[in-house]
Amino acid sequence: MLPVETSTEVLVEQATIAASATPAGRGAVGIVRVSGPRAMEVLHRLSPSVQPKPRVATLVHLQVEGVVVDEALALWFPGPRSFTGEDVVELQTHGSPVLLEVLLRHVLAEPGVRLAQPGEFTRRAVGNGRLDLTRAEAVVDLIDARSESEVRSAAARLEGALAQVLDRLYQPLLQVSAELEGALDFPDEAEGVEQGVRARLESALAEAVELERMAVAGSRLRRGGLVVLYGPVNAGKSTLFNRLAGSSRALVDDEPGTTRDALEANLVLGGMPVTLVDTAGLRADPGRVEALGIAKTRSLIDQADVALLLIPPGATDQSLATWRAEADETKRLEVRGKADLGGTAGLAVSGLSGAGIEALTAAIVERGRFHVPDTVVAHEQHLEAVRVARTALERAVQALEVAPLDVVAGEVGLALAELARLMGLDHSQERLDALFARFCIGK
Ligand SMILES: Nc1nc2c(ncn2[C@@H]2O[C@H](COP(=O)(O)OP(=O)(O)OP(=O)(O)O)[C@@H](O)[C@H]2O)c(=O)[nH]1
Ligand SMILES: [Mg+2]
Repeated sequence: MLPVETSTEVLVEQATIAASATPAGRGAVGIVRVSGPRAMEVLHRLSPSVQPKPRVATLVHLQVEGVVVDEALALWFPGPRSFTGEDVVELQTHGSPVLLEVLLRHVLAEPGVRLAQPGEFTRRAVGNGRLDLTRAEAVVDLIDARSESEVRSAAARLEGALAQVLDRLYQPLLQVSAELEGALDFPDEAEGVEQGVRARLESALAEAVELERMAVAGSRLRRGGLVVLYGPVNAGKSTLFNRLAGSSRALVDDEPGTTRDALEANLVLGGMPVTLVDTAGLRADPGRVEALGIAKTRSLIDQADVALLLIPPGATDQSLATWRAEADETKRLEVRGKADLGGTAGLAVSGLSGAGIEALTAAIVERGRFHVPDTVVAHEQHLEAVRVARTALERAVQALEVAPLDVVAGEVGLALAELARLMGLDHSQERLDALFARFCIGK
């Protein structure tokens, strides 16, 4: 576990907080969560005689104004061995929205108890050193996950995997930094320090480069992939789009120029969330609105991870060359369409019959590298910080040759600060606010 500094004056308040921890609406179970010094009073207000054992479910009859309103389970977690580090009571009731509202209103009538703000339970957990920031982030990511790979990435971070990966770079750098500072303080004994430091700085740099590679893959996982379907008018793009999307979303017609505006569908390919876009077909003399659509197609191809060129039967070499020129070779994937009409070689599909769809999907995953990255570094902000640390280390290695040691030490310090921020050793108000704003009430 990494050390976590807690800034008590900012994070810990004395108010007891309460909220419903289950989503609004009817459900099998509803949960009311209470945290703070008055948690037990709240429980006794609802169930006067109960004496719950710590961390064991106790059957209770919840009362409001002397009338039993539900039979529920009460869980009692005395602090500091609780999620928030404070006394916590959790009530598992039946999942009626009206019941939950009645209970919550009654709970909030207890002096010193107020409604929790979004993310406030987790914020207290962080404030009381029960959870570090990388793990708190992982909690929201887990809740927000859109694909199985995002679930796995978030869960690994919740288990502390991000902290471990970062620590592998952080600890050796901390030592290098200490040595450099020592050499600066006692220049007489600094003979040969460069040699020892160089090897370790270089291996730290290699580690940082690897980390950045993971971060690039990870941030792509969060952003998702972009596949743009393009080609000449009437190639069968919209038909193929509908087939891949699994529904008749796009209009299909034998009139060339049917699609004028881009249309999106969300898929999961290779475990990665991917946006598939159907576009206006390319042709030489488009109408005015169609021309706007074609301009949009081009800008989408620019942003795409995969530009899927659908080639109609009987295309000439000359027109083929024109269509190919629309997309960079590294992202272009060519597929022959209307395969049911026969006479096609290579990668071929029929949007109409569905033939060849599986091979096409596999080829898209391959071209876009939509493989589930094995990474715990999944945020845009992770990527940024890792990049800053990597460039600082590059400059540090260069500076060893040409600059005085204090320049090297400065760059190493910069890399360390960036990693510390990422590891959640930095509890700046800004970062906390940004994080907890993503939570919902009751978390
Ligand atoms: N035989 C056959 N016909 C197809 C296939 N896919 C599409 N078509 C037909 O080709 C015509 C054009 O299909 P669309 O899917 O609208 O083609 P598009 O590329 O989206 O055309 P635009 O939007 O005008 O650029 C329609 O009459 C479709 O029924 C296919 O796989 N096999
Ligand atoms: Mg179309």
